[in-house]
Amino acid sequence: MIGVLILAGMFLFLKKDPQEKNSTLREFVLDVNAGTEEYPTWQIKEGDPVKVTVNSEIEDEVHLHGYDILKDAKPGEPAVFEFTADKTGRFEMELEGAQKLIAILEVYP
Ligand SMILES: [Cu+2]
Repeated sequence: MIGVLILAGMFLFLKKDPQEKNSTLREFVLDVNAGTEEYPTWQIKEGDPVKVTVNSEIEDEVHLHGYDILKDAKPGEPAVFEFTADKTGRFEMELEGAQKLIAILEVYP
């Protein structure tokens, strides 16, 4: 019974906002280690809510260019941040101190 009510509530919630089609949270978890030069490219849609978690072997700052997000990361304490992808384009994310490219975020209109 409770499940039905929750489902009904979710349905009402979804119906309320017909323009928010891309409102599913896009979650990315990244493990950065000093040895590799590889990095992922994440492709999302404009308006997507995004959550990024970066586990780093070294103490540094994670910098998402374009969105100008800076977050500390150290071993055992990942950088975690959330934002809405309200700018389109191709954005680099790096470890600021090490100047190491760790991911590319592509936001499509
Ligand atoms: Cu930077």
